[in-house]
Amino acid sequence: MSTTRKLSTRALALLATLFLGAPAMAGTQVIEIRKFAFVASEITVAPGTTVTWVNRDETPHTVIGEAHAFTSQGLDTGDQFAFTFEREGDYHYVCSLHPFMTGTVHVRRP
Ligand SMILES: [Cu+2]
Repeated sequence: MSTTRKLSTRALALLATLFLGAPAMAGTQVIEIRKFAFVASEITVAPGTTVTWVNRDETPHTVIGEAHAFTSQGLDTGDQFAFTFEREGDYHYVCSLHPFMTGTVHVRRP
């Protein structure tokens, strides 16, 4: 009986995660820069998550947070920039070389 109860608790937890769309546990996330866009341009992560941007274009790009919450160097092809988001909030950023390139990282507790 107790085995059955354990399994159903696990199943409920899994369903809750699937249907509530809870953010992933703190860990790592990768955002690729492709064809003058951040992919994905909008993500939701848990506090403590390290986000890494990787430039897959032949053109240099940057990653500059609003109010300079984080700022990369110029990223050449294959270069990476990582930032760890400790606090909840909505972090908007742009490429300073191509201001039409925008993205947002939402930081939320799971
Ligand atoms: Cu750019």
